[in-house]
Amino acid sequence: MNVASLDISSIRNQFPILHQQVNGHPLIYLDNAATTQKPLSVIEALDNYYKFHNANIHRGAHALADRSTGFYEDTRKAVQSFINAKEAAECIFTKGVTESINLVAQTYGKAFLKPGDEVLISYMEHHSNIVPWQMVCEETGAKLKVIPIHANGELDMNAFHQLLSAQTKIVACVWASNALGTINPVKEIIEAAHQYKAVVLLDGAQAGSHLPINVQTLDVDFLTLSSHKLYGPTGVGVLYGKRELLDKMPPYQGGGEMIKDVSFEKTTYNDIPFKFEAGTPNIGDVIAFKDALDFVNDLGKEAIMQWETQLLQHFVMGLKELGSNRIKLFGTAPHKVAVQSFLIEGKHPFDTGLLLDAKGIAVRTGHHCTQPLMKFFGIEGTVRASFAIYNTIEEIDSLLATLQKMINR
Ligand code: 7TS
Repeated sequence: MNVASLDISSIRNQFPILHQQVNGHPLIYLDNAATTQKPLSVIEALDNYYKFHNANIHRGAHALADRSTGFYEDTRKAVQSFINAKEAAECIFTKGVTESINLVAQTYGKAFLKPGDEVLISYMEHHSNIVPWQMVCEETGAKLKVIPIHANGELDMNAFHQLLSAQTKIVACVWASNALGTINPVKEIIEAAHQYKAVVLLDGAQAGSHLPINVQTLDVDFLTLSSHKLYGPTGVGVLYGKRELLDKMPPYQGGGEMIKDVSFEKTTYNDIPFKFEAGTPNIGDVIAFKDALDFVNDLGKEAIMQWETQLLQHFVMGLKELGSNRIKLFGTAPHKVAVQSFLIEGKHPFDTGLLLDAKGIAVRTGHHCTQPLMKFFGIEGTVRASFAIYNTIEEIDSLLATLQKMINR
């Protein structure tokens, strides 16, 4: 599907939450980088699961258990195809990107990092791709190094190449920045890191709903996704890892499901993906996640990206017309997902957020869990508008008109 054939109003009709008044105004939801809204198909899948299918999976000898297990594994196959993994078993379900990154840090990191080794992250990481690495570096004696960025929010790739060395064991980098929108040159990062035999983890939290993903052509070692940023339920994430890495990693948590055999003397672990899925997982939400993937696939990433880019360009042009002395933009890289951070001269971002909320406009304000990035810009936080497939030019015009009034006041 291309952008011309998208019918945004019929897409909006699939999202019941959008059709409400907030503070006396029609809701304008522009906080999609925090979490997207969910289409009816996802809401109904969740509802149907609990009405008709609910049972624990991979263990029951009865019809409901079989059915639930089948649906759960169908989502795994859908994830495999969504990211073009070689095997479904390389796709592990977690709670979200945060848990996926912690899993890699605490298993791969703890098992294979030694004193003197280096973990390379970037200045624009979300805290969830900083703190887990700090923790494992403290535990193992490895060193955390940081790729700097340029003022427009692009990675300093010269610096990246210089930071790489035989000591670099892990490069953990965000694919698309949640605060700036920058799309990083991940293919170049992966190829360069592999020359030094470092493994690469991509934080795909923001890339998931916008960019086509092919883990095999990228040759990425680990990729993380969150369902709730991809039109799916909260509490579900994905960790993709290459089999040869996942096989040699120790388990993350011990418990049911992740074992082959347990005795008090010795436990043998299950094969992937089950080795990393201890306990009863978030079955219903995983099952409904498939409907979110179907929703994105039916529209097509290309059409989604084209529409969101039009929205972003319209917004940025409008902001520029409001005057660069009044509005400062953060994140002006040429390749971006539909996220724009900005500040109104002399106004605290939180106050801007409150005034917009009074008009029914939902944006995020604050540091966006990227405090080191905010420190780089010498600010506490920004106002961030982030767009999804159901947003419209009219909504952006309302936001711009409200900002105009705030500036004139
Ligand atoms: N990485 C990036 C790039 C993110 O944007 C987020 C969440 C995470 C990791 C963590 O994902 P989670 O699903 O485990 O929470 N980002 C945001 C945001 O921008 N506003 O709220 C959450």
